[in-house]
Amino acid sequence: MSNPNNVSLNINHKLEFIDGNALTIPTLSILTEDGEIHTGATAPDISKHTAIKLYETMRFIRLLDERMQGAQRQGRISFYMQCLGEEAAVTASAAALDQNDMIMAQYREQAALHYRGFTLDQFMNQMFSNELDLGKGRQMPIHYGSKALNYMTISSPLGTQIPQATGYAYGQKIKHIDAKTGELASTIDNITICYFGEGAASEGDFHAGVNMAAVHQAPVIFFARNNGYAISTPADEQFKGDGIASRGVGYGIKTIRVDGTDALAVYAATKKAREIAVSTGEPILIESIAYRLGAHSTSDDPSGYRSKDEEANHQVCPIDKFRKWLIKQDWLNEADDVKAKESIREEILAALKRAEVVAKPALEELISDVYDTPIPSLQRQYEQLKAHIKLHPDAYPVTAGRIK
Ligand SMILES: Cc1ncc(C[n+]2csc(CCOP(=O)(O)OP(=O)(O)O)c2C)c(N)n1
Repeated sequence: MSNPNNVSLNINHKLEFIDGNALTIPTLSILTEDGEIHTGATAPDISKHTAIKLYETMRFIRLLDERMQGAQRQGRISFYMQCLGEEAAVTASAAALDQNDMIMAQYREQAALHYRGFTLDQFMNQMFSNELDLGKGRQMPIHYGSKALNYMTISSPLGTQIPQATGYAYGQKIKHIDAKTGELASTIDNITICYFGEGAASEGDFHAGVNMAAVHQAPVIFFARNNGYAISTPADEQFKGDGIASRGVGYGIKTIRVDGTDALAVYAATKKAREIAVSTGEPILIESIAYRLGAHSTSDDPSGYRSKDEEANHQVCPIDKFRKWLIKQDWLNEADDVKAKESIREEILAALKRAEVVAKPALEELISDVYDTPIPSLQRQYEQLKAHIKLHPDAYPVTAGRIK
């Protein structure tokens, strides 16, 4: 019998099937809910500066989410997605990276962008689609992007970022390959992290992207946020087997599962994953387990598909857990924390009011940026659109008066 590539022939003379659930991958947990280090666990080496920045980012995002959820309810913005319950997973993983590593996010990772330096006004300008928005108002709210911060613009179709991340990471690696030997000649400067939910992992793009990274050894960290739901579909109606992590092993890549409500566990795992990726070029899969405490989006009502009891059973606050640890370290003072929250709330409200009165982008922006000079067919469509708006000004109150 021949030995196909990469198969270990461990001959057996008994008829036996391997159980689909034979692999049970452990979950790394370092912090207790009281902010203590679990017996037998070791806290990662994290500086006070990083730990405080991580905490401040989570605190800011929680307050921003609360306010923008409210703004959508007031009809001031059309759509919002909060990351309630997943703040530590996203922020601590971003904190473990280099500022120049590429981030390919799904849409619930606003905390990673803020950790990088995306400002409150930048968030607001995007959500209000005004002329200061980096994307010129062409995307729906929360589809952020920032070239300066190495944050690829979000796209709505699920999973598309996964093969893109593999390709991008492979590009980051090939500069370091010796042309003669084909071997890695030096450590890689920067890598890619790719965030997605367990629902996106049900897309074909997940399998294409992860397999391609495994075979070509692309330095990408696949960060699967398993929050239990793809909108209303619970994880157990999406897949069998041991979560997303077992698939990493199936594709032959190093894999770890972490408690996504534990900032220290996520930080430790991502830091180590990055070290491996820069030195070897290998991809890594991290599965973070953190229940989605809020609704999928402002267009969703979870009471239609999950019980109050179920939600009550998952009430772990990742921010509280980390705050308790910081207070025990003597790195954070409770009274200052309360005061800071109040002033951040005020700043958020002021920024919201600033952004909502900024003018919308000019209509011409619709056809700029793709070509140096818009091609004739685009120009034609633009003229037709202008004529249409002039004919029906009442239907386009924001734009009609501004067309020349
Ligand atoms: C290709 C594609 N199919 C379906 C959708 C509709 N859709 C948007 S979000 C979502 C659920 C995604 O769940 P998950 O990846 O687990 O992320 P989560 O929202 O839970 O963070 C679905 C089905 C889409 N955007 N793209």
